[in-house]
Amino acid sequence: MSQFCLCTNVVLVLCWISGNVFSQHSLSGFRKYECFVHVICYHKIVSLLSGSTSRTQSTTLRHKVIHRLQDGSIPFNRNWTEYKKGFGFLSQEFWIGNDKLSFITNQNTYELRIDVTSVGDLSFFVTYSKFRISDEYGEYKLTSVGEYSGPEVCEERNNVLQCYCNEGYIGDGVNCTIDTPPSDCKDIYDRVSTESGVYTIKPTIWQGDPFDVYCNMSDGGGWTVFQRRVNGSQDFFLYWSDYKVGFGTPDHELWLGNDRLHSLTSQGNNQLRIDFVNKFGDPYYATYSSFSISDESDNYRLSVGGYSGTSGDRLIQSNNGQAFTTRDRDNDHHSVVNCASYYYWNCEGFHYPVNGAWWYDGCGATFLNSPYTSGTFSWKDLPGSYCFIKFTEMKVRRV
Ligand SMILES: [Ca+2]
Repeated sequence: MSQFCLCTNVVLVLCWISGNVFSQHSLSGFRKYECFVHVICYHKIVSLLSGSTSRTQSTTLRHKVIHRLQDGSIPFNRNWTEYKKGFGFLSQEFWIGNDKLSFITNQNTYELRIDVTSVGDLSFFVTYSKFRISDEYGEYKLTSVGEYSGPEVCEERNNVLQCYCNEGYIGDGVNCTIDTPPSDCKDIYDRVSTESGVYTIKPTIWQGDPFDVYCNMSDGGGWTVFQRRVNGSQDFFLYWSDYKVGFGTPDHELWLGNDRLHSLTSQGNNQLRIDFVNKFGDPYYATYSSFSISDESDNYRLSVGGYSGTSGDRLIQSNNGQAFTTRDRDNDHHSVVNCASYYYWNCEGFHYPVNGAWWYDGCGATFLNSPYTSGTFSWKDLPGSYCFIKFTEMKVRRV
């Protein structure tokens, strides 16, 4: 563990004490310890954390990234003014800026968290309980760091002195890696939190980075939301590649992405729940006892069964077993048109564009990705009025 103790100390030195001269030279010097693929520095408001908040949850909800260095794409060998103002791109490598950092850290008591992934893909983080820097007149001096906490603790337990992995880590006390991220919202519900909100997950077969989802913890909890329509602010008339990777934001309008949805539904048996609010503001729902979609090589084909609920079923009747169709990829069975880019009659008899990707057979009667205000955003059997739906939320739960 000594190697990593050394590494984390070096990271801290580089980040803060020598932050203003953080250069390629010091980076290459650091690489010899084989601890550096990316470093992320965080801060969070300690006063918002409850005693029972786990590391995983707090990472998801409480931290703000203030610095990231992962691939050397942004030069860090910069002058005082650039470090004062900040530089880089928030989605890539960046330094948030010393003025902002000074302002933020002098508002309250903050914790600093540093995440490190080694070249061997070993991940860990360390925290310092009271992180504060002064303003420019004080030359952004690191005035406080507080107590150190890392992946391991070496102490005497049951008369044996040895190192143990801290909470949130697994390992033998010498090599401690971050415990496996939750695989879905069911996993979050079972071992992290029973509160609805945005969490980071990594389905077991998912090869990419962990990603954020909204977990709806109502109706028994554990629902991973993959579609939501609220007010039409998100354009859903998008292409195969958009539906493949997903778009929108987890806590507002979104399509989570077909690759992610496939990975989620490949972890076991799943239920599907769809909540609706019709044009009069009345809530309805549909649940399905089985739900999955295949991978891209099979065009994300839908398998769904076992309806119950108040909205009426159209998914089994109209879409079960069908491939996914987008405006630029016609996999439906209508011989003339592409159902995802087509005109249809809404409940008021007007001819409106459907324009929504879905698991169409012959265009059918479910259009939950259609334009929000067109009236073709509809579910054929929905009580009251089947079109001009105000709200939908589609979510999956492993059972
Ligand atoms: Ca067609």
